[in-house]
Amino acid sequence: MRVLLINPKFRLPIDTRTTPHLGLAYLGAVSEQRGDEVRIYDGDVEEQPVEEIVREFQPHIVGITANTPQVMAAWRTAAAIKALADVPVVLGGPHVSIVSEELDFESVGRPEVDIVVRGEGETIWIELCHRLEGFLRDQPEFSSAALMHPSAKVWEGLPGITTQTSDGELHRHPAHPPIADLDALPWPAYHLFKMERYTNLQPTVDRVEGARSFSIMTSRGCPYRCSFCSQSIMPVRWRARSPDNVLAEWQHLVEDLGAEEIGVLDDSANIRRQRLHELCDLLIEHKLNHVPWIFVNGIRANLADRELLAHMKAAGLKRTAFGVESGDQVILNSINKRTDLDTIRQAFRNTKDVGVETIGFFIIGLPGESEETMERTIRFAIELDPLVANFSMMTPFPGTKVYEQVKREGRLVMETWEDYVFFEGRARYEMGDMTVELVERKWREAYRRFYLRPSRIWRTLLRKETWLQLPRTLRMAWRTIMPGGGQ
Ligand code: B12
Ligand code: SF4
Repeated sequence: MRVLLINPKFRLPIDTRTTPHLGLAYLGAVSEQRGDEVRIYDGDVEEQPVEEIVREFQPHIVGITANTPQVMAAWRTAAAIKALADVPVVLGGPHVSIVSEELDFESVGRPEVDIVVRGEGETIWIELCHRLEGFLRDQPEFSSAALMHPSAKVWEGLPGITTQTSDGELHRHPAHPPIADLDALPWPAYHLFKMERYTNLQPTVDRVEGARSFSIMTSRGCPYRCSFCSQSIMPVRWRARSPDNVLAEWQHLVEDLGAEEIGVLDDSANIRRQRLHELCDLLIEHKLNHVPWIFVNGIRANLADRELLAHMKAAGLKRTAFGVESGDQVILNSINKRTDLDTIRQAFRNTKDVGVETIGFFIIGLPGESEETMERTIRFAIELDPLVANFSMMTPFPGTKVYEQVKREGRLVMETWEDYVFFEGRARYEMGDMTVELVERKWREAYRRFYLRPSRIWRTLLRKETWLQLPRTLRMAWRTIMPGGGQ
């Protein structure tokens, strides 16, 4: 079958770097394993309109991915495709996987979407394609209406999907169990992407454009339940790949694809420390430690001991992020972060001592915050002094505990799903004394006070990267530090 997978174009108002979509890279890989001819259309880097690709490629099935701010772009893309061809359109990704808000029904209830896949996609996608292929075999003429007719019973008993049958009924099938053995998955199909068009996610090498940067995921899910985080409500539990299996892919990235840096995308890679120690031994033993790697999303501070950090440094770790979130212990407890300020301090100390660079993620405007607690966060960021400090304004993503709380006790100031982005310079809700004005002011102040300290300015000026990426650095500074620059 001809399979078209799409990452719909959704431009954030800030410069984000681009990287191939790992979810689609996995779906492409399992489809190819099935024998399908696969094309990936990544709106982030594609110049040709998607309609042209559909006309030219004539797919038998289209799969579109969407996170929350992307979902409306996904619907627009689906509608444009349906206007051209009667082809089944399947929507997957984080947004439609959050069942608590019936977001699967919202999408599948639209005429341009036939099926929603919830949660991890690989197994469901394969079964779905298999059934579609079976259906197509008996049909000289394809029609979505016939495929989705209740009497066709094509989707009966397939877990993990939500459908709308052509009689207008919505059907949410039971959840699909998480993939038990991640080692059984093929490697992401990077050859389906126009690799030369991507930048790198977290530059460690001098070139941003055209650097051969690849992502890897060594574990999926997260066992923690932070109240603001979408990952805490996804229908996946934490599972890890074996060190040998990760090594094999790592070797492939470096030796076959020429990776110059590797971004580890795990949500919480250090849940089982022994696994990382074993992986580090393997990376050193196989002489892969000359290629720098980064924990892009953060590791748990409470599980980052000095011995592990030193071992990872020896294995090539260049930089790691930590989700610090707040400098106020009461707020940290209220978001269920399950760590304390001293543990975070120690983790930063250990990381710097072993020579690994740090990134700190901080949130301004968590529920229950006051000017005083936000102030503590800013001071804590300055005290920890990571190489990169990222301040985001709290954006309550659907289904999270914070979202429920804001709906109950506050006021969301977002109008459409496209507003669910952070780093945009706009506060997203008000609650009690915490006004939009206060949160935006403290957010801007956080950037100004963190980055405009004399010692910090020197450090920034001395970094080669500042000069290599001067236009981007200036744009980012303007948008975050100048009043009104984010709008
Ligand atoms: C890397 C990453 C990014 C990269 C994206 C790079 C890229 N091209 O992929 C960057 C830094 C740009 C980014 C930006 C944002 N991100 Co982000 N990101 C991630 C992260 C950490 C990893 C994504 C990943 O590779 N996952 C691994 C793959 C295998 O999983 P997957 O993509 O979900 O795909 C699987 C399933 O979802 C499903 N599936 C997905 N699509 C489809 C499609 C079909 C047809 C089917 C059948 C199945 C299917 O099957 C896949 C395989 O199992 C996730 C957290 C996470 N653990 O997933 C957050 C995450 C996806 N991001 C999130 C958010 C909020 C954002 C931003 C909105 C943040 C912001 N700045 O405001 C922006 C949006 C940018 C945009 N234009 O869309 C949230 C999404 C929450 C939500 N409700 O949608 C997540 C879950 C983080 C979190 N804990 O809250 N992000
Ligand atoms: S913030 Fe980090 S630790 Fe907390 S649930 Fe999300 S991924 Fe897990």
